[in-house]
Amino acid sequence: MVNGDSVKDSVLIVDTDVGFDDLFGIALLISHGVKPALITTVHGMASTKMAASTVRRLLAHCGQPTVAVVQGAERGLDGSKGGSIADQEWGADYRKQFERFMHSAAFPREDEETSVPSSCGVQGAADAIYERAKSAPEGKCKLLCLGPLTNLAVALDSYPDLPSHVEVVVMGGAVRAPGNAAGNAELNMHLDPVAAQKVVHSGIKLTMCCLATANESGKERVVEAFGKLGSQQLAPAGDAMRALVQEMPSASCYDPVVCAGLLSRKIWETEAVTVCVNAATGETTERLDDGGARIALAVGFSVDEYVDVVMRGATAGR
Ligand SMILES: [Ca+2]
Repeated sequence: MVNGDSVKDSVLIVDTDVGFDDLFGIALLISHGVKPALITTVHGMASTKMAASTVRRLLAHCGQPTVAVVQGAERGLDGSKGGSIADQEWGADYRKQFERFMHSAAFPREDEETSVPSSCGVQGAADAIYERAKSAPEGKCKLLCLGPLTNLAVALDSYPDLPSHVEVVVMGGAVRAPGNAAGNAELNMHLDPVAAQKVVHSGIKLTMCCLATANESGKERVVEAFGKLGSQQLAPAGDAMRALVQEMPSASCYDPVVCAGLLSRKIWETEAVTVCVNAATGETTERLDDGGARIALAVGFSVDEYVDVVMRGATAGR
């Protein structure tokens, strides 16, 4: 079982499409003393141009400028779909707000000190994921996927032994819950359905934290808790979380719920289920027979525990 399972002793790789919630989730991990061993970026929420640079700025702000960041896939495996939020009704506004926020003084500008070498492209990310996973102690590597699954799908194609080196936790899918993209799919799965199908059906050990669990039920509580803190001084990771949630209240939803589940086993539990992913739409369907992929599905969501984990991180080290 992955949730709350000694992530501090693990080699953690984060694959992210760098939205507000991705950044909040990464800051939350850092606020609890969890430093990713590698961060790879993928198409989705932010423009490719901004994604890796934005992550490096957040890491620099949080005092972790040496975390390796590799810029990965620019589009989904089915390139014709575009693979970004640009084709969603709300996508253009979200990107504008994100770019405006990042152009503000929220985080330090990237400079030579915060820059780290990165290779570009999906194969570079796939290679980096494999190399890091392979060099980790046995059973100790976790890959946290917070965006479309393109980088991981290419890594699995390139390195058939990858499943023996890593277990995967995915924010994505809509099992036992309505989707939030076309075809009742969840957005990350929808933005690269071919990759989603490949990964989920690959046999890799996978925990899916889908929209039934990673949702907005904690949003108001988190906003209220940060409101109570006012402008009091916080450590850098807590300061980043506050800035993100003040700009976009839903930054505390989706990806951070999955991150929090790595920090506390009381946030969500897992249940073994069989699912199928539609390679055309990304829709995830639970199966009651054996005709699908066996995965661990995150179930339940303790909002009380979630808010507690977020605020303990936010106020740590003041
Ligand atoms: Ca994300």
